[in-house]
Amino acid sequence: MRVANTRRVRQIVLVVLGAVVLLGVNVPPAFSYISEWRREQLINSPEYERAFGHWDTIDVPDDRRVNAIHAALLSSGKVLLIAGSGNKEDMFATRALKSLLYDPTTGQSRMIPVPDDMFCGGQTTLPDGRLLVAGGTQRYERLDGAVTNAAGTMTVKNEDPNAPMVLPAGTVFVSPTGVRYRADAETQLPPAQKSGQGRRTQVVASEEPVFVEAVDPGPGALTTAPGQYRIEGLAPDVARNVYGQGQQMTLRKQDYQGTNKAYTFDPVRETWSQVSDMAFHRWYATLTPMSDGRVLTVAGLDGAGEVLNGQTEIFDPTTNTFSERKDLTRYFPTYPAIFETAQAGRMVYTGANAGYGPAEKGREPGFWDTDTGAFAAIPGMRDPDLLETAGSAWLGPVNDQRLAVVGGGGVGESPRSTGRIDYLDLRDPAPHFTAGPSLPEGVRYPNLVDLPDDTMLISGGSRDYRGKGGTNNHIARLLHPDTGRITAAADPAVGRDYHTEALLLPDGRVLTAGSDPLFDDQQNLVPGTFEQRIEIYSPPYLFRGGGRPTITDAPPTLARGQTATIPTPAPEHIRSARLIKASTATHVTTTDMRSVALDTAPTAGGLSVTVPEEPGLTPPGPYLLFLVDDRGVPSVGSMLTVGPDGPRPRE
Ligand SMILES: [Cu+2]
Repeated sequence: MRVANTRRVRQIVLVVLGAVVLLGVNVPPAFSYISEWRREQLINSPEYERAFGHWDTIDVPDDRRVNAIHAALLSSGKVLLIAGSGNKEDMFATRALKSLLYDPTTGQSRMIPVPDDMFCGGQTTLPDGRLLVAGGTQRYERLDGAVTNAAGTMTVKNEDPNAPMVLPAGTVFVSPTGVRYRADAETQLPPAQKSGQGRRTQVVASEEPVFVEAVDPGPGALTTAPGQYRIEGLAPDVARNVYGQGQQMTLRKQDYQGTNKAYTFDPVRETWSQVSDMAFHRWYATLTPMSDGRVLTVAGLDGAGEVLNGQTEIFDPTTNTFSERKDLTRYFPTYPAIFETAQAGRMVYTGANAGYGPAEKGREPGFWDTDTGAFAAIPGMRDPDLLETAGSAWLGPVNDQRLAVVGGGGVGESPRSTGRIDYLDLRDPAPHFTAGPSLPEGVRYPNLVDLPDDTMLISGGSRDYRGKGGTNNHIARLLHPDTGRITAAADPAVGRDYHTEALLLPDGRVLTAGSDPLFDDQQNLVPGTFEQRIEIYSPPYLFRGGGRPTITDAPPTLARGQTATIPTPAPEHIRSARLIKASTATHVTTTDMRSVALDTAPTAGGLSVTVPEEPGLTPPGPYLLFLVDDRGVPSVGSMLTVGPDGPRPRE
């Protein structure tokens, strides 16, 4: 084998050198051709794949390529890649709003239009397997210098305690000096709140913010004077109660604005349905699944492009409604990484986040108690000022209650980044971050994926903001939670920076998609192209030979505390059983990814597995059941539903 290869290399060298002489080309390109050929041989060799795994670039037809901003593994085993407008303002303007449904088993795919611009919404999977997407883009940003019409946020008030008010998008507000400003979104005002009786009656007006923009361009609409604005077209008796209060109208940069719309995707019918509006408009919200099946909804930019100041709401999948939790007012930057801990109701914020918010506010990691609203900081994080665009995820089985925080960068368009990996052990009586093995290079936007053998794949990312200066890291590694060390994995061919994601597939491979570089060249001159290629990683465990463990049959549901027998041919060779939640990923926020260790014991004809009792370990929903053998090779995952309430033994 080796001799034959050497002979072939010699032949190639002679052919290439012949061409060099004949055509007079430079010698270095010829050698780079040879070294590339050698590299291809190496990375496709069985020895290499067994040690480092293998990446495959997937050929998606031209008409089915999307700007994958969001990714979700559905209970059907298919992957939904959501673009919405895909960070392309022309797509937003023409309502070319897309998602791609990709079947990793067959390679088939089909485009599904999305009913609203879900670009940069929040997402998670619900207990019944539906995907929830909340918020998205109401309006694109306007950068400094691109703003032609003065604009600002208006507070709209309703003083009528007997009537709600709906002002449609396009409503015109007129300033005290007669300048007209148009609202870009609908405003819904509940009735004013009335308390007391007779002379002691007090009315507190309801109010909502709305972004308004001068109808006419130019400096004539600039103002710094607060004032009351009348609404065009209202009857005089209505206009007495409903009006706007403006602060300043400027030509400053205008941030993206969020919608209050929310939708679910049915993985069986493969259709979108609208659910109730959120209480707030949100762009870059985090949705965290909770052990009771509801969804904690926090953070984002509001309908005026302002960072929300701690407004929290909860989605109930049984009624398909959001309700505000006025008692929960903790402020977070956008896309905060918040996970529910084993102690139901106690959240942990790793400090990782993506996008917006001042550097000095809400960046400290901590525990957040959603019963009391109390927040307790967690000390010890290295590079605490480099947590924007950091990745964080459960490390090993969630039963161990350990988290890893990987990489990250400075706030905003900062060139700074870190290779820090810090660990957090929640079972410690006084939890604090401890130093893990730092990566030799800085990494923003790392994709983290928990694998069935308990290792974590860390892939992609870039050293600078959105891959500036050609700084995409074409590197992947495996983090081993038992030793706390990292080992090399094969290099991905495709660079992934901003707007990128990775998901574990049912067959044990990992799908990566997206990447939204600011520029395509090292000099930062050529505007960036969205990366539309999908690349799939096959970890080393798929190259060990000798076959994979098999799940002959699996129950459609498993409840907390339930023991079930999983028929499998060689139960004595099964080392572990894991339930890995069908995850979603976007903007380094993978709050629903978790691997749950099951207690196991061989039985006649199979393996008995027991789901842990602690509700905080298993938010209900679709999970993949994997059996892993004594060589670390996983079965193909069996999709099943973990329900909130198990069949308890009757007393
Ligand atoms: Cu985004």
